[in-house]
Amino acid sequence: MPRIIRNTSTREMLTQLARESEGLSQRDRRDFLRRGITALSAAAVGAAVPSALAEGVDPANLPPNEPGWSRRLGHGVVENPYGMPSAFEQDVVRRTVPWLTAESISSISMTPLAELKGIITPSGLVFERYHAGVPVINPDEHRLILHGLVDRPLIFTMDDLMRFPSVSEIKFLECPANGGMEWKGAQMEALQFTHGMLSCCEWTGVPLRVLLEEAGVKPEGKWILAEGADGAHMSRSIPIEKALDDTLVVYAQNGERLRPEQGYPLRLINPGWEGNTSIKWLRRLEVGDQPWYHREETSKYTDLLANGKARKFSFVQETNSVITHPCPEKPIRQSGFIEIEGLAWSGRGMIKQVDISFDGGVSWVPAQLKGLVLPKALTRFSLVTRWEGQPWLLQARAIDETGYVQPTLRQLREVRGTNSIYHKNSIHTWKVASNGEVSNVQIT
Ligand SMILES: Nc1nc2c(c(=O)[nH]1)N[C@H]1C(S)=C(S)[C@@H](COP(=O)(O)O)O[C@H]1N2
Ligand SMILES: [Mo]
Repeated sequence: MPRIIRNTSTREMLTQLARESEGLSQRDRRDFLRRGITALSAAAVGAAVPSALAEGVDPANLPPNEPGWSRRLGHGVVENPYGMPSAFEQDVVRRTVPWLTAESISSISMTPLAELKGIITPSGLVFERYHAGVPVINPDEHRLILHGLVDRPLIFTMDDLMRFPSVSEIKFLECPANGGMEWKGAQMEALQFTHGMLSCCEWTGVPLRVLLEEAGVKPEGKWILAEGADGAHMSRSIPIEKALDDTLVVYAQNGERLRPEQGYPLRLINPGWEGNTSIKWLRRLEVGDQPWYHREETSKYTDLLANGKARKFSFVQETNSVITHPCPEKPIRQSGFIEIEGLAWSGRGMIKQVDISFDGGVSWVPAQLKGLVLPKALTRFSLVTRWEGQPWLLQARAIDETGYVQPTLRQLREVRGTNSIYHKNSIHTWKVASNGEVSNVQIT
């Protein structure tokens, strides 16, 4: 295992890497390149490996033989009325950090980003965050109340809401605590734990603007309190400008009704904003003349600065990016061609450019954006190159359409200190050792 180096300067780290790679004899390196790395990624995060994989491969199933499954009949239709992933994919699951919270009902699980392709997060893998567990809600008994500073207070059934013309939009959702365990130093040895409080789904519902027009917002109506029907009554204040701009009241996710974990039967989506403003199990919207910050709002989110003051209303999830291949769960197993891939996102709009550095930010090369490039959605980037066992300090740096450049860790710490839990969007570093293993390091 490569040594984990924390808070070292770029030059020191590059020197150290060079020394480590000289330490590997030519023969070791040749052996490694021929063999590849046998450790399975799941081992890195302590998961069980399906026995068929762990026990190796049966040569009877390999060419020129006809594999066993081609000589038998498989199961027929509707054996699984609702389809599930292959049993061989059982390690691709959400995971938690056990020491993070005392209770699972007020905890967070994380998306296995290293395993995902494209930009859509499958519904069963979307990270979950609850303050009082998942309520079981009969949609026939669910109501959305819209009241306060409006001309006509309204109560909607689910059928009422689904009669409105619908919109479907692909948007990322990120908890502002994403990366929060890394403010003071690198400690999580998995992409799932450094960046996994992040997802991107196609959401279907009604723009909140349409419902507000139905109710008629009074001129003094400036803020909206959104409240959930869970035991936490989770609530957040949202400025009317956002509500009239792109806030969605959604009942579907990736083509089907919301999952219970994501707020079934109804939730808010505030594109590009702190995940906590996207209230799940949405039951009440109250229009008022000021934020409920000191009144009903149950969750108060602030970012503690070095001088003891705190930022509040830091709603926007700033431009961020991370390399998802290679990463600690996906070490490099073979020399030669390699596709460096990752995800970039910005709460302000579209990703315009992503650059890659192999030397800890000394020099940069542009990556390709691939597939759909959409505002406030995950954007996949790629760079095809070669790896012949040379050590790398791999970084990605995203720039969005407003010109915002993702900051270095040093720049972010200079402005925000290290006391905060939230909004850590700095450039992330993976150290790739000569044996292809990848570890989480910080450069200051
Ligand atoms: N009603 C309610 N809404 C909620 C929460 C909650 O606990 N209760 N958690 C919030 C937080 S902190 C986040 S980050 C997002 C997470 O959404 P997800 O669980 O669908 O990923 O939901 C938000 N909405
Ligand atoms: Mo969150």
